[in-house]
Amino acid sequence: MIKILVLHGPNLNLLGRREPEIYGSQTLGEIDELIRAEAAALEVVVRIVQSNHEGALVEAIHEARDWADAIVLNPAAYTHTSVALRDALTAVRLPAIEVHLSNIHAREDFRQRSLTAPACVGVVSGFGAHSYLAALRLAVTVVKPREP
Ligand code: CA2
Repeated sequence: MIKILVLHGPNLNLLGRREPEIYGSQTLGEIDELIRAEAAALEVVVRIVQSNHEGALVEAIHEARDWADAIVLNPAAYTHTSVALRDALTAVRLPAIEVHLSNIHAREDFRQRSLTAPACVGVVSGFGAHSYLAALRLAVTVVKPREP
């Protein structure tokens, strides 16, 4: 079975409580339920980790090297700042897909640059929780390529 690490970055644990106009009204727990349901439908194993700490996210990426086939991650604010996360993604050589709930290209200038995206296969941005679900499906496609 394909195994996928789903990583949520800082402040995503606050989802549903503030800024629903930008990030929607679903809580992270509700999004995780949708991710688990999609994983079950795709018959893949997911391990979901959220951390507000850059080092913990780096370590989760390192550990994925030993068990995961792919990574789906929303680095949240670290998207725009973290050389450490980018280097970790490059180092583990697992296919990674970056996810954003909001369309970062339609927002402030500082959000339009991702330091982590160049270490990923691609980015899904702007579809709310569906960004994660699409990224899961894409991760399966990347790990197990099939005819379109
Ligand atoms: O759109 C996304 O998924 C983001 O990664 C979300 C980050 C933001 O820094 C990125 O630029 C885009 C923010 C994560 C959660 O922030 C919250 C702020 C207030 C209330 C709830 C969540």
